[in-house]
Amino acid sequence: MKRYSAFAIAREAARFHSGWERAWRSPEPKKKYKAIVIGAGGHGLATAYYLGKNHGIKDVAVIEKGWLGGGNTGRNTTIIRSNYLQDPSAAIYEKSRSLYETMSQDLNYNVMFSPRGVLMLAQTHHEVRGYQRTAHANALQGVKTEFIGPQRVKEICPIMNIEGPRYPVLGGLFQARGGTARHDAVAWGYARACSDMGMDIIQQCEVTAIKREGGEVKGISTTKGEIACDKLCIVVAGNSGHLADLAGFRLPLESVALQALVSEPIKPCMDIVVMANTVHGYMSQSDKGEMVIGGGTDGYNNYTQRGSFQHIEETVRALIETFPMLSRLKMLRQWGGIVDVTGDRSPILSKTPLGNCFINCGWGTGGFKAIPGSGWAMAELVAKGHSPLTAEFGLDRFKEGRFIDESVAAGVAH
Ligand code: FAD
Ligand code: PYC
Repeated sequence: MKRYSAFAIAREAARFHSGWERAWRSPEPKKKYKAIVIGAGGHGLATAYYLGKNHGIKDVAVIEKGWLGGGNTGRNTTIIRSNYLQDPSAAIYEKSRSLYETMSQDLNYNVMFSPRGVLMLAQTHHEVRGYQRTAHANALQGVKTEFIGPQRVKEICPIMNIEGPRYPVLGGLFQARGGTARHDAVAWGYARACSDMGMDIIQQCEVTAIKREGGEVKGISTTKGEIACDKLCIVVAGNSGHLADLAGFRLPLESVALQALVSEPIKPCMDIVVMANTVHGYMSQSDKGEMVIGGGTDGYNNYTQRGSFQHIEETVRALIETFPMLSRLKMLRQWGGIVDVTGDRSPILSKTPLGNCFINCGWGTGGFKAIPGSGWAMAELVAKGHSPLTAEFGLDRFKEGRFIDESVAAGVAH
C-alpha cells in the first residue's frame, strides 16, 4: 500500500490524480481462515486490525452483509468521550479515547479526530450531584474531567441560553479532550490497514448460518458460499440477537432504533459538543457547518434503520429551549440506526457458550467512541483467551448479577 502524505498529494495533483490505488481489495472468500469476524463496522474492523497488528494473526476475513461502515458506524453523531462512572467502563473508554488521539498517524489515514471538548449539561440538582460524583470518580480513574459552573458553561458555549424556561443550566461535566472524529473515515482507515495486512474484507456477503460440531464453531454459511474458520467473532451491533440465534445461544439485549438529523450549514457558531440529557438532545457542528443533532431511542423494538417521526419533533423542541437560535434553522436530513441495548447499558465482550466463538455487542447508543479500545481488547480476548479490558464485560455477569450500571453515563434516553 502506498503511504498517504503531503508528497503523495502533490505527486497526484501533478498527474491529475490518476495514480491513487484502491484503498482496499475486494477479493472472493477463501475456503478457510484462521479467524473470521462477522460485521465490517468499526468494531469488527478494529478487531481484525489489532488481531494482525498486536497478535500477528493476519489470516483473517471480515464478512459484511452490506457495505463496510454502512451500519451504525456510518450513522452516528460521532461523540467521543470517556467520562463514565464505573471503573471497567472508564478503563476501556479511556483506552479508546487515547487511541483516537493517534489513530490518524497509526492508520496513515486522516480520521479528523477533533478533541474540541464534550460538555454534559446539568439542568437539575440531581444531575449536578450525579456529575460531581462522576468527576470525582474520573479523577480517581485518571480520566481528566471537571465539573464547571453555569458562567463557565456560557463562556465556552456562548450560543446557549443558560436561563432556560423549564431547566436553567446549573453547570456541566466537561471533558476537554473529548470530541468527534469523522465516522466513515474510521471504518475506511481500519479497512485499508486490514487489507494492506493481507486480510480479506468481503462485502455484500450475508452470514446465513453458523456451522457447529461437538460444541465448537467450524465455519459459516454465507450468500457467497461456505467458509471454514478456527475462530469466529460476531460483531454485528443491532443484529446481534439474530446471529446469536444462528450460533445457538441467546443474548440479554434489545434492538431499537436511534436517530439523528442535521440542519442546513451555517457559519461556525459552536466549537464544542453539548449533550443536554434532561431536555434530551445532543448537538455539535460539523466541519461543513451543519448542526448535528441526536435524540433518544424509540420506545419499541425494531430493525427498520429509520426511527420514528415524533422523536425528531421532540428532540428539536427540547434543544430549542437551550439553543433558541436553532428555531430559525431548516433541518436537511434525518436517518436512523439499530442499536443493541443491554439492561445495564454496558457492552458485552465475551466468550460464548459455543467453543471458539466470541461476541462483541451491546454498545447500544454509545459505541462509536469505543471502536479502537474495543477492537484492541477484543483482539486480545480472541488471540489469548483473556484480556484485562474485557474481564468485567463477559456474558456471565448477567447470570451472576454483576451489572456495570452505566444508564446515566450512556447520556441517551432508552
Ligand atoms: P455497525 O457499525 O452497525 O456494524 C455491524 C455490521 O454488521 C453492519 O455493517 C451490518 O451490516 C453487519 N451485519 C449484520 N448482520 C450481518 C450478517 N448476518 N452477515 C454479515 N454482516 C452482518 N456512539 C458514540 O459513541 N457516540 C455517538 O455520538 C453516537 N451516536 C449515535 C447516533 C445514532 C443515530 C446511532 C444509530 C448510534 C450512535 N452511536 C454513538 C452508537 C454507535 O454508532 C454504535 O455503538 C457503533 O457504531 C457500533 O459499531 P459496530 O461496529 O458494533 O456496529
Ligand atoms: O454515547 O456519547 C454518547 C452518545 C452521544 C450521542 C449518542 N451517543
